[in-house]
Parts: sequence; C-alpha cells; structure tokens
Amino acid sequence: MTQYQNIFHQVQVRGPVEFGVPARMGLWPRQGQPFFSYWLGKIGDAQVGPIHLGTTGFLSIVCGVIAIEIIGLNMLASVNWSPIEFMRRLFWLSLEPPLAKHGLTILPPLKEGGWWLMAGFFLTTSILLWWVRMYKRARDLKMGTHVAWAFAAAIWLYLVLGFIRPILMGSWHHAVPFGIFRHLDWTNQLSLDYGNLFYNPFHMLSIAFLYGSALLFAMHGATVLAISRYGGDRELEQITDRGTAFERGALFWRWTMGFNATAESIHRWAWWFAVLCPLTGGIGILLTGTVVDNWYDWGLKHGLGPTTYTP
Ligand code: 07D
Ligand code: 07D
Repeated sequence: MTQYQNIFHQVQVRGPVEFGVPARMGLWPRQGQPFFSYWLGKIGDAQVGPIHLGTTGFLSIVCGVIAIEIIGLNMLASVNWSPIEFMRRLFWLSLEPPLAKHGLTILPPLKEGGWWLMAGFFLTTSILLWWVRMYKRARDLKMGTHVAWAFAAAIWLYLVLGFIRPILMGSWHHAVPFGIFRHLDWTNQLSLDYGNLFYNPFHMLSIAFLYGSALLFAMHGATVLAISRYGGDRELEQITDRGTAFERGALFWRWTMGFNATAESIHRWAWWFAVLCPLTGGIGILLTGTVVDNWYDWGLKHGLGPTTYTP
C-alpha cells in the first residue's frame, strides 16, 4: 500500500553528511566525525554531529564536571566511601549548604558548607558559560537569541533560589541542598516555614504558566501533526497563503474556540508562557522570607481567605 510520506514518517532520507550553513566558528572548528543512527532517526534527525563545543562550551563542561565531582565525592564520603552504599542510597544523599552560623562568609569550614559553596560556584559558572555559548552560537548562525533568553529565565529562578535570596536573607544556609530527595524536602520545608506557598500569588502565576505551557505545547504539537498530511510541517511558509494546511489548523481552532492563534503568534504564546513560569516563580521566591513571612496570613489579609456571609 502506498503511503503519503512526510518528515513525520518513518522513511529516512540518507544523503551525504550535512554540514549546514557556513558560520563564524571562533577559535575552535566543529568537532567529531558525523555518523547516522537509525534509531535516533526515529525520533529526530538521524545524523549525529559534528558538534561545535567552542571555548565557552569546553570551559562549561570542565566546571560542570568539577561541580559534580565535588558533590559526588562528598556524597561518597558521607557513606564511608562505600560504592555499594553510594549506589543504594544515591537518591537520598546530599551536600548541604553552610550552617546558619556562618552567614554569608565565603570561606566556611569545608565540612560545614565550604564544599557546598565551592560546588555552587562551579555549577553556576558552568551554567552561565553554557548560556554564553547558546547566545554566541545563535548570533554566529545569524539567528534570533530567543532560546538563550528563555534559558536565562530558568537561570533567574536558579539564581534566586541559591544565590540572590540567600544573600538577602543574610546566610547561605537558606540555599538549596544538592541532592535528589533532599531538594524536594527543602522545597516542602520552604512552603511550611513561610505559611503555605499556595497563598503566594506568584506561585499561582508560575503554576498557571507551567500548566499553560503544557497545554499550549500539546495543542500546537497536536495541530501540526494533524495537518502534516497537507504539508503543515512547513509552518511558517504557510502563514499568508490561503487554502494551506495551516489555514485548516487555524480554522479548526476558530470553529472549536471562536479564536485562533496564527502560525507565528502560537510560537510567541508558547515562548512567553514557558518564560513567565520561572520568571514569576523567581519573583515569588524572592519575596518569601524577605518581604512576606507568612503567605497564609498575607493571603487572609489580602482577601484570599474564605469570605463570611453577612446578610
Ligand atoms: C526533562 C530536561 C532534562 C533535565 C533533567 C534533570 C540533574 C541533577 C543531581 C548532581 C525537566 C537533570 C538532573 C542535573 C543531578 C545531583 C545532585 C527538565 C528536563 C533530567 N531541580 N524538582 C527534579 C533540578 C528545584 C522539584 C528532577 C535542578 C527547586 C520537584 C531532577 C534544579 C525546586 C521535583 C531535578 C532544580 C524543585 C523536582 C527532574 C536547579 C522548585 C520532582 C527534573 C539547578 C523549582 C522531580 C526527584 C526535570 C523529581 C524534580 C533537577 C531545582 C522542585 C533531579 C537541576 C529547588 C517538586 N528536579 N527543583 O525533569 O523527580 O525537569 O525529583 O535549580 O518531582 Mg528539581
Ligand atoms: C528548577 C530553574 C532552574 C534550572 C536551571 C537548569 C542543569 C543541567 C543537566 C540535562 C523549574 C539547570 C540545568 C543543572 C542539567 C543535564 C545533563 C525550573 C528550574 C537553570 N507547586 N514550589 C514551583 C507546583 C507546592 C515550592 C514552580 C504545583 C507546595 C517552592 C512551579 C504544585 C510546596 C518552589 C510549581 C505545587 C511547593 C515552588 C517551579 C501542586 C511544596 C519554587 C517552576 C499541584 C510542598 C518554585 C514560586 C519551574 C517557584 C516552585 C508548581 C505545590 C513549594 C510552577 C503544580 C505547596 C519552594 N512550583 N509547591 O519552572 O518558582 O521550575 O515558586 O501542588 O522555588 Mg510549587
């Protein structure tokens, strides 16, 4: 049986290795011998590599490895250097931030938070360098820098949690521990300590954007898949043309909701929802313990409590 083939189908086109448009490379050329993977071709592009690591990418990985090394060795030390216990209890192990008594000192004793500060320094440097790499790669490819700015929104929340808020609170002690379940305990504890984060309107906004992102992603992904048989995967070329797959997709939403985004605006909707999730979240965390001590009391005071009926 003949089947209509498009980029979402399983037929894999194998041309010669594609090196892409010429772009400014900086000091380093692209590295690695490209190869094809049938299985990766099932979920994306079958060609793997070459990769452009560059100076910032390389330094970012070095700093990331140092951070993970410090965290991992501290975890291993905490189970008496037993590799078996390390593997068994990995999800529950942790490297804790400095003790409260050390305030904002940058040289607390290693076992009382010094290792945490060092790991935090290298992890943060690694993340920031990765951001620079993203920005520079986009500029060198003469693209917009939307991806880098979206990543910056996540970095904002990360910096609020582990750097800016602890400084405002006067102690590194308030930062997040490095550990899988320990960082969940910390998250729960923050909500309990400051009177239930559900009453923080910025937590509400962040949740709305989180759920909204998932909804928009599902709606857009589903729409493009549904019209791909008419060439809808060529999204942007179809913005202005009548009778195209995209017009069908837009009509579908106009008929079901009364309103439709355009092929361009749906991507802006998605970008803003995703970016506003950590952006509003970061504001909410920044206010917690600094401006507002108890979100439940704050909520009651500002009309978030149940209203009593008085006839
Ligand atoms: C799918 C992209 C890939 C990324 C992955 C994460 C590490 C950590 C650990 C060296 C969607 C890689 C993991 C590099 C290695 C060590 C010690 C992204 C995708 C697969 N959390 N969190 C997780 C981080 C915070 C919360 C999982 C990071 C806050 C809750 C993973 C940060 C608060 C739950 C993880 C961070 C918070 C999680 C899966 C930084 C409030 C879960 C993440 C740098 C925002 C979930 C056991 C994922 C889970 C989970 C990583 C910060 C809350 C370990 C790197 C402090 C409630 N978090 N998190 O898929 O299963 O993200 O936990 O800020 O339920 Mg978290
Ligand atoms: C973590 C940004 C940093 C990540 C970066 C990436 C690496 C490398 C490597 C793959 C995610 C670093 C990358 C290190 C990876 C490889 C190789 C973004 C991060 C830079 N909450 N809550 C949120 C809900 C409750 C609490 C946000 C829901 C309880 C705290 C989100 C519920 C309590 C904080 C959200 C719920 C509580 C949050 C996070 C429901 C605990 C935050 C948004 C249904 C019992 C954070 C304002 C995000 C925040 C946050 C959702 C409940 C505590 C919307 C759905 C009441 C302390 N919560 N929460 O983008 O911003 O995270 O709050 O109950 O700090 Mg919450």
